[in-house]
Amino acid sequence: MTRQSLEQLNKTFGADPAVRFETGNGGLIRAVLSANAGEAHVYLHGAHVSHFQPKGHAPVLFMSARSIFEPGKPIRGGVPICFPWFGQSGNPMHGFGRLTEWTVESAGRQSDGSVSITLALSSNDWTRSMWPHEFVARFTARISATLEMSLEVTNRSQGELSYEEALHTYFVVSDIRQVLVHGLEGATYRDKANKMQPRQRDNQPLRFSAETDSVYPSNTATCIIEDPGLRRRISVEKHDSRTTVVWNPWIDKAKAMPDFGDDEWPGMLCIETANTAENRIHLAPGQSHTIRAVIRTESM
Ligand code: TA6
Repeated sequence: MTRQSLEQLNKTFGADPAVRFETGNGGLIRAVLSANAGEAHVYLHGAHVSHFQPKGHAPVLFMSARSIFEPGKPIRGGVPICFPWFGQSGNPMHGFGRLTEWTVESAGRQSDGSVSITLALSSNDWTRSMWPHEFVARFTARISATLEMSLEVTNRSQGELSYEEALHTYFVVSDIRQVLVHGLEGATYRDKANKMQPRQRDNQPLRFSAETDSVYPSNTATCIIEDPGLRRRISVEKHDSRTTVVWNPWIDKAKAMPDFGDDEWPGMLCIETANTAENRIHLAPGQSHTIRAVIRTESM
């Protein structure tokens, strides 16, 4: 795969100032998408949305001050793309999609004023060394006052393609101990922080008082983060995603992560749009599947 240079990218896609490529953290190339109603940054590394901010609002995505920005390493924050597996279903953790550079296929302003970018990752010798299948993955981020993300995977193999996926979105919150999450009332989940114990939520909004790592299978609900400290609600609407994961590392896990500040856990919350385990995707040869997340904010 030939790497795309900064000059080439700005020449090919930079006619409209709505899209500009620049050198970001760690010398990695990122796209700066500027719509009238909001802005975003997307690294070619991992096709990783690292920043999204609707005009007049605080940034929506959390980024650790300790994040590493290096080829082969995951970025700690924004929206890591977990593909073709989730967690320890394979090695490396959360798959290889977030560890390699994706190719920019298109970028520009749309007729509705939004600005979008599409990046692709095709199977190659490196991916085959971990996962012996032929595929093309395409990630599109569309920015307006809303952040819309979609991941389309096409089976280019002769046989069935079975994979897991997650848009592992890190949100900024004022203080996790003050935040409520609506939408998961009464839902069943597996408590990954306690040996995957099967549990069921009560009929109250979710509050946080300890490490939380919960996998909600066969759940298509829109989640709403209610943040009194930032006086805003963030809604996480999803399409063709049947798994939701909710994660805050809390004190001990925060200390155990070298690319995450010990004092950062109160200011973040992951609500992940996924298809994992029993919700994994199965594609016949030539078939495609697209998972989508739509992130909106509103003032309280
Ligand atoms: O989605 C939650 C989770 O699976 C947690 O168990 C934790 O491992 C988190 O992902 C982050 O994983 P990472 O490999 O990015 O450190």
